[in-house]
Amino acid sequence: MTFFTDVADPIPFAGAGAPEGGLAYQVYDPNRLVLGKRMEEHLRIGVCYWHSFNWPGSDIFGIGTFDRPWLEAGVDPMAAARAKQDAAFEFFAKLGTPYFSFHDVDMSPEGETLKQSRANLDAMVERAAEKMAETGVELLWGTANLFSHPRYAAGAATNPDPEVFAHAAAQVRNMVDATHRLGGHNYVLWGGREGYETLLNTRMAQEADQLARFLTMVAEYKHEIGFTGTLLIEPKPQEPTKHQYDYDCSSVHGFLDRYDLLGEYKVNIEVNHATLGGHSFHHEVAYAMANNIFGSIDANRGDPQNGWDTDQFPNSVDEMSLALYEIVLGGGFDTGGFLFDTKLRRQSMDRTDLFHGHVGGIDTLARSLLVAESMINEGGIEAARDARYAGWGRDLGRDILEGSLDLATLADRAAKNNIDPAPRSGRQEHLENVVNRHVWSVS
Ligand code: XUL
Ligand code: CO
Repeated sequence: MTFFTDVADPIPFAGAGAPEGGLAYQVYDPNRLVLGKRMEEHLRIGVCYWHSFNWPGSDIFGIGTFDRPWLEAGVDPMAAARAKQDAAFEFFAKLGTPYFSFHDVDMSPEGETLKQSRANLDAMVERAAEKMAETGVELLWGTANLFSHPRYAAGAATNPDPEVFAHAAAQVRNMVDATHRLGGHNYVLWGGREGYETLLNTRMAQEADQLARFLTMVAEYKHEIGFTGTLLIEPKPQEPTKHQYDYDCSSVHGFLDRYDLLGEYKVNIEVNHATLGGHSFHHEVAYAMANNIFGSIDANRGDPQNGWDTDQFPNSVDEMSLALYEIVLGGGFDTGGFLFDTKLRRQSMDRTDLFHGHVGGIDTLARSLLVAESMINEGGIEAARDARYAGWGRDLGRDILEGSLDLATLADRAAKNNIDPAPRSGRQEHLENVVNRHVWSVS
């Protein structure tokens, strides 16, 4: 069955000549070479199953508004899962992007027992394998939903009840197997309810030990079955919980270090989660790059006027260019990519709205990549950074970093040479103008 009947197959690249209001890429040209690599290989775009096909357009004040026949009441759950999968793969192929991602329950219904859930998942995964072979679409990452069912209300790995921990372990084992079976490039753990609502009923140290034990078991299992994808933790500061332990890249980094898990996990950074944490997206990417934990991106953004996860399509070239600059400069993605963990607005009820959201977001990323290329080729930002830290490459700076000076010797040397360093400009406005020059001039 075809679902997106109004859309040509696949969406073409039309450049600046793209028809007004029509569906065509204006900037995303998969084969265009950027710094010696194809645009498609730089961006590694993926579509998520969850928000695009499994969410009806509901919010806390109202029911679903979207035209998603497989979500209607009374449809046999496995028949619904098959219809949803057909529509999803039709969409991936028509959009022309290389990857997708899913949670276990997005693709297959939960059964009465864990055994039945596993059988449902296996059946849908085998069907997905056929569709992947037909379309050439690959799995960017798989993940387990450990936050929607009431049993997870008090967390999964951090739940006060070890039986909930064990149930979560069963779900994750099934989904790591499914991801491995489908040749997935990464496996994501988003700790949706691994946090607290009130400290009055919470033992933080106990919960941290539980979470670390869970993450260790997942890493051991990955090696046991020979899964070679990257394990990713997706930081988020809060929502649905008041406080989430994987608050931001730096908290995750510290946690991994504390429990000897560095090297086993990297981060999946979501734009909206970065801003909810009081950081810029640029900051989170730069932190992960600087500390060797950069893995993948969820490209959805928030709305500056409200403080929750609106999961909107990216449309700011300014914001994305800075992140892409750091990503490309740092060597680009390894197994990660740009996943659209995006939601349409509740009023976007036409089937084609899903295409408009993705096409616009992908063009935004493509244009940001061109801005990053232009900034890297010109080299102005790196030259300014080099000049700012140049002293650390000379005698005094080297001696300090090598560790050969103690505090008193350094102090004596400073006094003997009567040093009187002059403050220097950080040149922020100049650098902002440099960035804008690239944003405004690339084509
Ligand atoms: C929730 C979120 C999830 C994760 C996967 O805010 O971003 O979609 O990406 O569980
Ligand atoms: Co996400």
